[in-house]
Amino acid sequence: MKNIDSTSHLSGKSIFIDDMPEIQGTLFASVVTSPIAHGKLLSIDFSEAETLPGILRIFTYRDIPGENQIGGIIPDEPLFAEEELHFVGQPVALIVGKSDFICQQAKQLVTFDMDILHPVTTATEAFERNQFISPPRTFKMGDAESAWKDCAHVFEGTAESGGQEHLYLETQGAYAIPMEKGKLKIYASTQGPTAIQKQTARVLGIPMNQIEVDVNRLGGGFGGKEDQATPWAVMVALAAHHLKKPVKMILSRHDDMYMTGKRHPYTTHFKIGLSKENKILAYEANYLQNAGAAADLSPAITERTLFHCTNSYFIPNVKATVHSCKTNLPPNTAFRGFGAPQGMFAIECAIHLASKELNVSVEEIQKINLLKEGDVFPYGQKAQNVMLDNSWHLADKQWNIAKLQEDINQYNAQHSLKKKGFSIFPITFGVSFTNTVMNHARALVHIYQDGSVGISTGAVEMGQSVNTKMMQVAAGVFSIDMHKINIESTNTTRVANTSPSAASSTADLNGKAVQMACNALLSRLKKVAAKLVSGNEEALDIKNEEVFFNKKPTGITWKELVKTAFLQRISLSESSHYATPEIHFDKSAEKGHPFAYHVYGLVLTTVLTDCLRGTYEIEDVKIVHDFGKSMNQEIDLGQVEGALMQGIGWMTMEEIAYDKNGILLSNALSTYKVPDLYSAPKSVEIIPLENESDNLAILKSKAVGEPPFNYGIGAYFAIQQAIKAFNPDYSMAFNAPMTPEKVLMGLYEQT
Ligand code: LUZ
Ligand code: MOS
Repeated sequence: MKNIDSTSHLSGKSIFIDDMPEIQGTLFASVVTSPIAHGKLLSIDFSEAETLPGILRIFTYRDIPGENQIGGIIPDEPLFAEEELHFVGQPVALIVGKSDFICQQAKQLVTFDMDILHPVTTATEAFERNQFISPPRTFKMGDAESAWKDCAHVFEGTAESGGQEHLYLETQGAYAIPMEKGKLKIYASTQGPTAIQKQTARVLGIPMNQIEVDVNRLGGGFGGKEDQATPWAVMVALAAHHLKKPVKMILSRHDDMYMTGKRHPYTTHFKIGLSKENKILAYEANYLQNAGAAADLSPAITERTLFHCTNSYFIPNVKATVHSCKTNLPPNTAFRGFGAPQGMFAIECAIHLASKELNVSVEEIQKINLLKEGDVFPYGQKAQNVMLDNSWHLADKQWNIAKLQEDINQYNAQHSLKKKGFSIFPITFGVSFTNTVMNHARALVHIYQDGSVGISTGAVEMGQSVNTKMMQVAAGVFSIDMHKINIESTNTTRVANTSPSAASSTADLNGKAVQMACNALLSRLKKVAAKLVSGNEEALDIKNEEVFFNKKPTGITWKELVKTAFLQRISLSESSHYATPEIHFDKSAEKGHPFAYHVYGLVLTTVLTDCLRGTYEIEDVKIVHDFGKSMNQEIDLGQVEGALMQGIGWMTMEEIAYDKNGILLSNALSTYKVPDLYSAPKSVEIIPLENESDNLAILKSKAVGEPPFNYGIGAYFAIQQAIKAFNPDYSMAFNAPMTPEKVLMGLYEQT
């Protein structure tokens, strides 16, 4: 089944916030932001801006009736700056006027009086100055400190990985409409409708039941709208609350890029120890996370880094510590993978360093250290249904890894100015919110008297096709045609207290809730049918919209059955709640069983480097991926392909650059390069590793949003191998993204 939105997307009929018909009298808004990364705000002069015709009002923190605070995990983020400025792009005021254009004009007329202070832009400097968002955390297993002396080889190094712009096609935006008695309705492009409801209530000082947040769909989120869709929605809500008029704001691409946080850059110092047989005996990592100026989701992201510090390897002695460093950049935030890719990149750098120093192939080290069934992760969970050896065997059987490498060596022997590089990279990704309490969801299912069905959940459709999956679940339980089902908008009045659509868990959590509600309704309908045929409900089935008794058709249709139930005054609505069983985590011990299950896989990447120019092509990507038992192969393959491309972008060409003063240099698509058609791999093959082992995945179809992002990491190491093939002196510094400039430097580096 294809994505139910394909036709409306392709024909331009899908409705995003900016496509909604505007209510008469709608006002527009624009955010005034800090021009400096760090300083004291002495005064602002709005006099010229205020008097521009068409400008109605300028709001600052003084207009906030409740709390000037939107921090979700730590209360360290004011909606509008008061006396201190912490990053370029920090909201200071909201200009409201009759058009978007006039608000943008007014913004130019605002002047600031400020004392400029020293801005800190790197995690390392923040670390040296003891500037932290939250206390450090450490995951430990075995005893790394005493294990070093048992190691035949110990290597130390540093891995740097950069930030990443989310670049959702639809920029941030929201539309707030005042309702009667001070209530508000907010349409927003958010992964977290409840976050907006909660923070608006906090800022306005009113109860959550006065605010209804509605989300139809997003033009992409990728984590960038898990927490950072909130400020814009709260701002328009504040304006609508005061002015009693609808207020709408859609950020321009440029504003969106410089005001919002991105993937966290990491600087990781690592130490790896191996036995004579290349068994990894000990691993230590010290991650410096560049969190930006406020916590946002950083504490949760540090946690996921630790959970993935050993990726797909079993290491008996581990000590991993993460420091969330406070800098004068926009607060960095959730981005597909949520800290895991940074952790997985660092351990792989350690393995590549060991391989280089020992002159042993990377594959040899990888292979004998792969996680096995029953191995314990550093956080105490036992690895179950591990698919790493199988992935490797399947890849080898399918593609003959030795032959691939041989072909590359041969190519390299025959070509002096073009070199190929190859890498293998295994992935292991834990599925569930690491914060156990967030792993629950609700569904509200109505069967209408005509037999049609309406479903509401907490799931936000952001292009990942979760609505299609919800429809499949319901259609499967009821055995009715998909066209009889409508997936409603995500709305806090219909489904309350939702977790954000995030952590690759949306289909699992909400799908299970839909399944429960539909099953409850089905058994109610079967009781009605049992009376109609004067038989036992156990012998009843509904198949293709018809009632079967003892496997024989009864001629009673779905529609008739529903109608009969209604006339018997049976409820045709059900609300259900699903909470992931089995999971738990003890933060004081840093041990537990945080994940419902893991997703495994393996990627083989071949690149071709032009050794005169430093440019490269991703020639070929071959993936074995653990889908569980995919409920929708088309959609899941799309997720793997998209995630791979996004991962390759992060690792190779997407380079976020701030200057020393904390000003974003890569602030437009002319200076921030994302993968296009030409940077896509020439060939991508994906083989499903089908298995039915995970009962906690919806219909045994494993989460697919984030895990395959990590396949992009393979491209980094393949390029490094190509450089090495050209230049034996290449020092192999680990510093992503591997831009063509860095490739060129590496090709001609001398020791
Ligand atoms: N968001 C979140 C996430 O709040 N908690 C998580 O564990 C998570 N993991 C991945 C992506 N988003
Ligand atoms: Mo996320 S990184 O919002 O799943």
